[in-house]
Amino acid sequence: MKIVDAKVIVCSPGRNFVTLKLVTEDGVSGLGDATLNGRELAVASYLSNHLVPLLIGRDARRIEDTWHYFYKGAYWRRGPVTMSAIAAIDTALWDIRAKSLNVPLYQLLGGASRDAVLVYGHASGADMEKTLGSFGHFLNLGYKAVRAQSGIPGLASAYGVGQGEMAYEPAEKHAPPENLWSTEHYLRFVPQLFARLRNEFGPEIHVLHDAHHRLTPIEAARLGKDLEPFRLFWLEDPTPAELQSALRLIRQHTTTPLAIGEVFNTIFDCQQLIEEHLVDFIRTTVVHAGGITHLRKIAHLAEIYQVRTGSHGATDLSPVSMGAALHFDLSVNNFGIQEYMPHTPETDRVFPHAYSFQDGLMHPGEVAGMGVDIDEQLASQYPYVPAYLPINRKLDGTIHSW
Ligand code: KDG
Ligand code: MG
Repeated sequence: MKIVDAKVIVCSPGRNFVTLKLVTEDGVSGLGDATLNGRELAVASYLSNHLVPLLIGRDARRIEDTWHYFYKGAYWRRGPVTMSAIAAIDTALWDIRAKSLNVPLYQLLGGASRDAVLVYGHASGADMEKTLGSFGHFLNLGYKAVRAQSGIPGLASAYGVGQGEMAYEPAEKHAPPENLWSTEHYLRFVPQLFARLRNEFGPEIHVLHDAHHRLTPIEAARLGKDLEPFRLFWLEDPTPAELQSALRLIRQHTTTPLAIGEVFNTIFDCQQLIEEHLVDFIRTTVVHAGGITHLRKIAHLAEIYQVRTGSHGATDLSPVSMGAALHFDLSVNNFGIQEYMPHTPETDRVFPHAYSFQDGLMHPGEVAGMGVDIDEQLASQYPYVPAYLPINRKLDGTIHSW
């Protein structure tokens, strides 16, 4: 089953996506997402110039071998560009294999471990009242878990606050937007927000929050402690991911569950946090952590330490990633939760898919393969537009983590 064609498709139906399409000599095709928000063309070039020429003629059934061929064969290992490119190949090969065997992908991953996948939505608003309103909207839509982000009094803009009712898209066309940040304002406000949420919506709904790498270890410890009465499902990315020892300090002070990993690329990024019990959820995702093959290894390592998965699922991961993630989520025993932000209607039209949402749960569907396609003709009508993620500055102008 030789690979005879490999195409890198860059399109921008509302935001930029990079998609790899592989075709075998039998005419079976498979898709992989290779989108790296704000650095899309680096992965597209890595694929087109370096990996695609080596793919032609390879046996599409040798998924594990191909993963190691590109990982070890590069000599320069790891990093988001390399790992997103390998992920796209790996995902496309799994898609092809499942299609050729005429089964939905999750059946090749050990079958379903659950009936459907718990997802969390994103409530946000420019202030407390609007965030409460948005939270209520998600409950009306049937969500059983909702992340809450809010504009902060005294700050003109804040991380995670969407422009529309359901949509949050941080990348801006042509130049990076600049946001203002004050940890003092933030730490004062967030516990008040969660007190109100619990007050108005009760103890049962799962609530989550993303601190987006913005705190020092002791600030994060204090936030975790302040949030304990509100029983969060998780507090995400409390400190910058590079400083893993920070998690030891946070852990000593709080029982608020911690989730980290959306910017991780390999099992080696996760190892210390998992083995030292420093996180409760590992948030690596199909596209940025080496595809389904590698994500399963991370999940299996995590399983030993009772760490659960919680794949990143923002809209800068294409529907191809979403489909792949849902097959993975359905199959692994230690699944925790899946992030879900619906894509824009134009993105959904470019990537027709079998996955669906009902009553706060998602299912990847029962069609053979991953269940996500690309309409190449339509994709070509949305050419790439340069876009950048924001820059964050403290009130005195100092650059801070975004
Ligand atoms: O590209 C960056 C976004 O995916 C990220 O900011 C979203 O933190 C995020 C999340 O939890 O979805
Ligand atoms: Mg996040």
